[in-house]
Amino acid sequence: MDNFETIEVNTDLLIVGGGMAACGAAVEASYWAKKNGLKVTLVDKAAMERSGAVAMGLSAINTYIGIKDGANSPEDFVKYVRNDQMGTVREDLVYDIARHVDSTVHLFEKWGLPIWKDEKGNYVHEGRWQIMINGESYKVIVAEAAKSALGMDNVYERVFIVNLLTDEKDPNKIAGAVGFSVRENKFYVFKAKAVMVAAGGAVHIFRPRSTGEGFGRAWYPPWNSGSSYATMLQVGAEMTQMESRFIPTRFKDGYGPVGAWFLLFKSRATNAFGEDYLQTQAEEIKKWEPYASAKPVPTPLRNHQMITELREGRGPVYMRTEEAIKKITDTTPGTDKDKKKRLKELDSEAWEDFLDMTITQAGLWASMNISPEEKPSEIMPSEPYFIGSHASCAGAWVSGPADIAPKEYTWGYNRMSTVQGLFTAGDGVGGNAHKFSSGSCTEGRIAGKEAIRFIKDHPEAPTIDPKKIDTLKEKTYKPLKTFEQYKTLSSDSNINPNYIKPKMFLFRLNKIMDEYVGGTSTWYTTNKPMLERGLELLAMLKEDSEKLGAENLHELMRAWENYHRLWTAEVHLRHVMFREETRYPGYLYRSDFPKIDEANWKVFVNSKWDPQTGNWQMSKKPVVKIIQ
Ligand code: SFD
Ligand code: AMP
Repeated sequence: MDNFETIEVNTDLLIVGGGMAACGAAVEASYWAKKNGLKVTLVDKAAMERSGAVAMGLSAINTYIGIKDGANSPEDFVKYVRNDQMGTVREDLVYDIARHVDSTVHLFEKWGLPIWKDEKGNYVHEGRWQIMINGESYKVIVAEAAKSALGMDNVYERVFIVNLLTDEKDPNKIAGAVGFSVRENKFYVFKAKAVMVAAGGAVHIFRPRSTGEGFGRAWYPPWNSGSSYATMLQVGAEMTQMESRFIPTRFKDGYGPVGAWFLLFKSRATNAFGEDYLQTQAEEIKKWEPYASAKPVPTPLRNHQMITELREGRGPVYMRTEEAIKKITDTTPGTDKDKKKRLKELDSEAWEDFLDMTITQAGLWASMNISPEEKPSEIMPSEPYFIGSHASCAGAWVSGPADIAPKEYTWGYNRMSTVQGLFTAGDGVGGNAHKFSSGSCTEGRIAGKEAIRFIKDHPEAPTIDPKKIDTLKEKTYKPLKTFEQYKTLSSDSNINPNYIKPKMFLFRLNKIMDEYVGGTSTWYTTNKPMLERGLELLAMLKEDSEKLGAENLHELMRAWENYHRLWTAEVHLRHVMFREETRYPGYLYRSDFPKIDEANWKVFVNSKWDPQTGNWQMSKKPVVKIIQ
């Protein structure tokens, strides 16, 4: 332990994470902090310019309401999201994003993000809520704004947060966080009056479709490993909708997005016989009324149509890129020259869609000799992910905006969890889908401002037991010690009777989740006995987590990432077990409860782990309809 220097940082607000939500929080909180003489500090496990889900950039901003242009209202957006998520969203939170998100998009543009414009100067829409951007440098632009608001002395990059800290005098009040540098021998203790956790969602909980040479290729960023969920759970924060995993339909193997093809290019997707599966499976989704009649059809139900088609043996399913491009070119007014020019534009738009946000897919097209104007491309439902910002709802149970949230959803500060002074945003907030990049940044701004208000009302300094810090430091570096102690007992450092390497641990976790908790190998299907067996196996993996071994600081990060994944896996399993219905077909099937049950399960499922007793508590919370 002497090799690892302890560095103590005292601050008022600590922001954990440097992604879209954290950057929004940094900009907004710094503004209000300056007015009140307070300090804001941000800690990211990576370098902010390229950290989080937007690392590679994006080609569209998926949440823009267009209130000023009269295009849509916040109420319209709530109705859309409510239907898409099969009735179960926190309407107060969704409404709050909708009324503020446009201003965040305007800030992005002010900071330098190029947004596509038509000849009249209006934003070019991909779909009703989505606008097109030249977004390769999206994250660089947003991170720059966050860094200049914070000041570089208040930014800690490449520091992985392992645990949150609670107050010695009040175990339900936040007091800071501890973490370690992934590059230097430095252990960090951040003491804070409020903490905002925005460490993204969770990838690689389930065995991915990518194996062998493709392993590590995933849709969502592989470096988001469930830290938001695990760290908040471990200090007793209540979670909601952790059964809500997201199964994105993506271009096969490269995970390229489909939105631009379905919405902007109006492409069809057809089965092996050239039939549109939305038509062949039109009857099938009627079992999930009233949601099946919604327009657009909810994302889980669209997935269900494709999954049913594949299960019934009519795969592969193809995105008909060549057909869509031909149709647009043929209907372009003007001469042959005009049509040719349009074809060229479409070709570059199609490639840019991938190059702006999923470069691997462009690489795959090139290596497979695919020209989208000539050949269709396979699409596929991928493995499950955990996020609170796309078409899914996993995250913490937070207090809502006082002016619109019903009493069941309010306890003081907007976006504060059930732990005093612990805020979250973006993928960390549950029950609030379809925020995407712009909504996550907006939610960060809301949470950041409210956290400063909390600090003003609760100015007392946190008290932390120094013995607790020593224990956490010991625990943080234990995998390095375990490896050193036993490394000579085997000739292959990956295999040893006394420790488990992070990669092996990950494989075991992935296998358990895939086989028992509804991964791709069972077409997302599970039942009570399977879940019970899965829980037994997870308990054994938890025992073995004590024996994680790490060869260097990089592997130490991998060890802690996987520990956070394990907690995310367990809370997910418990939620799936508790919800005795199939509410989100296309995401998850309970074979023992294959139908939707509006009478008993149109509710939120919440969970809480008690740090004092180690017991889990599951509960139902009401879904309150606010927008008629
Ligand atoms: O096509 C720790 N997203 C899209 N949003 C859009 O608006 N348009 C799109 O086109 C989108 N698409 C898309 C998207 C994401 C990805 C990966 C692809 C395509 C391929 C979604 C958004 O990106 C997403 O909603 C937001 O980024 C969510 O924001 P946030 O802040 O909740 O998460 P983050 O940005 O991933 O940041 C997480 C941060 O936490 C850090 N971190 N730091 C310290 N300690 C730890 N233990 C930590 N663990 C994690 C990370 O480094 C990062 O800084 S499309 O598919 O729809
Ligand atoms: P994706 O590329 O799948 O992440 O989608 C980008 C955006 O388009 C998200 O807002 C999706 O909800 C939306 N979207 C994608 N496909 C469809 C579709 N077939 N119908 C309606 N909305 C879609």
